[in-house]
Amino acid sequence: MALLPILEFPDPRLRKVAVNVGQITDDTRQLAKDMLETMYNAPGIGLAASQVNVHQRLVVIDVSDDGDDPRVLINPTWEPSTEEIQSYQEGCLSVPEFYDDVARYSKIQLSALDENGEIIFEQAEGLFAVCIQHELDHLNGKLFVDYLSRLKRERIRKKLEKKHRDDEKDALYEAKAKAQAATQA
Ligand code: GNR
Ligand code: NI
Repeated sequence: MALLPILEFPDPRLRKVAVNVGQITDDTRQLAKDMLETMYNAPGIGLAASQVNVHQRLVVIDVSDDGDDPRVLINPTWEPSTEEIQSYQEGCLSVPEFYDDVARYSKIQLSALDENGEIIFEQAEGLFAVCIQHELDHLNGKLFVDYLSRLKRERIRKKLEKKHRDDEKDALYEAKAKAQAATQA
């Protein structure tokens, strides 16, 4: 088991379009397990492989209240089952600490494979439908901030770029302090 680092906006790698998974192998299943562990640890209700810098069409989702319903979706696709649109306040592990309303289809038909290659074909609604559409966007290099105004997106970008610079400084300081402590030991 392993926690995987999550890419953050505006990292250009989040813009890559993921390719289909060919054969589902033990490596695929291991990636799914590591992604679920990373998602639960965050914590989040979904994670796309793109977010951990693996540009394959694989997502994990658990929208259950108790976090005991892990779902693995391989090569997923969806189509709307209604014209009805619902707005939901979305967040994203790749856009930490920012939340805003996004309008999406309220009911969709999901097609995918699970980690054993079994076909999944089901109707999704509510939070599950929101999450599937959000995760499938990731596989196509799209983020929820792309639905916001340019002004909001730019504000978020600037704040996250500052956070990344500050994190970098902190990491450098830590490393220097550690090296100095080692020479004095
Ligand atoms: O954890 C997450 N919560 C969430 C809330 C509302 C709409 C979508 C999501 S998905 C997000 C995890 C994530 O970034 N998945 O890509
Ligand atoms: Ni996301």
